[in-house]
Amino acid sequence: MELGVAMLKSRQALSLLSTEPSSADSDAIPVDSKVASRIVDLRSDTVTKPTAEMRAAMASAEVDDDLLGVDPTVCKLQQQMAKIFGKEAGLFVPSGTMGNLMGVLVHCEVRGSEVILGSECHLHIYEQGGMSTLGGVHPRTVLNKADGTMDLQEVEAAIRPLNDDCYPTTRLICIENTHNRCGGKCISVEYTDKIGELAKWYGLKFHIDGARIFNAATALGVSPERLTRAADSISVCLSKGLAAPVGSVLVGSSEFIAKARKLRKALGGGMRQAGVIAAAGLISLRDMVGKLKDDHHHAQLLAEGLNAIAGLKVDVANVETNIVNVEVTTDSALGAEDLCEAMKERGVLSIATQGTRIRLVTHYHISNDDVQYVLACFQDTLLKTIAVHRENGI
Ligand code: TLP
Repeated sequence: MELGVAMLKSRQALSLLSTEPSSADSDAIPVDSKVASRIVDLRSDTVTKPTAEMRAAMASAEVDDDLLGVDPTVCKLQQQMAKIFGKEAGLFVPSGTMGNLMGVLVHCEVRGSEVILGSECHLHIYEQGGMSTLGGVHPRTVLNKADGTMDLQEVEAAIRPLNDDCYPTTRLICIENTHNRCGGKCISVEYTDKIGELAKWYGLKFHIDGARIFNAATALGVSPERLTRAADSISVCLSKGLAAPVGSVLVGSSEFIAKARKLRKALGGGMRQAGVIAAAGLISLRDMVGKLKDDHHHAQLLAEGLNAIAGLKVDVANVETNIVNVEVTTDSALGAEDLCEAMKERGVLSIATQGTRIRLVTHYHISNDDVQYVLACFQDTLLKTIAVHRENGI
């Protein structure tokens, strides 16, 4: 099942249960229940709810009309984000999808431009092909390796020769860091710099989908500025592990952001008293960035525990941030989708993707105890299913 459909189905299940994610700290871990008394929501870090501090900041946010460029809270957020990434300016946008779309469309103003991007990247797979639908931009994919990178020689080979009437004109290279479908893998400074050098050499622009760039910077132990120095633009999400309810910030040069601001209006992304939501983003930067390492630790525990369960396989060494991709092997008593459904009955929400895979994402609502509960549930569910199969001679 694909992620969007899975999220919707899980939401329906969730509405039958409690609405608050659990961070209970009980010693005993009850796992044998048809009606879940506890919810551990690992579908995504997008499910995070605003913290009490965010809600307070939102309630008291100083606001004005951001389409006139005078909302003080939005201006503060944009400036802070630009400073963190060492870029000249920032622009608050409603979503990561819009941030990426604007990154592409501003760099590829001319119809018939082409973008080189990874075959597994979010921009290509989950953003409705917005670049071509809305901007007349053609995507040229290069195979993503398991670590989320593209082979540099293949990237270079994908750059179209100039002065040939047959080809679109390559104008942009995009990468994603961390790489979602590659299990939250971090893209290194060295690789990012190399893509930057390549782009510069060929006169191309370089955009980073940095939906989880703070996770990458945390795991790599490098500043966001250094990690993204080679890029012309970065779209940074506040609404993933940073727990803000809404929003992303696109950063780049002043000239780039001026064009993006104009385009944002055309896309319907101009928001008036947006300081109400930008206020939560400021708390994300103040309070939540430092907590991401805990999410990574929990993902590591989850990965190790799941990998020890017969029928499940996790490439533990490759779990670097907050995403855990679990392969459900042929030894498992249940396939990925059925296992996900069975776990839902116990209040453990996850998403089955790509046939044999389950994706689990940790975030600040997930405690150590939740991880233990989830492991116990997986173990118990699979063992009980085997017993039932045996009873029925399956
Ligand atoms: N990713 C979501 C789903 O859309 C798959 C998730 O649950 O992981 N870039 C990356 C790398 C993303 O993972 C996402 C969201 C986006 C962009 C889009 O962000 P939004 O949802 O704010 O448009």
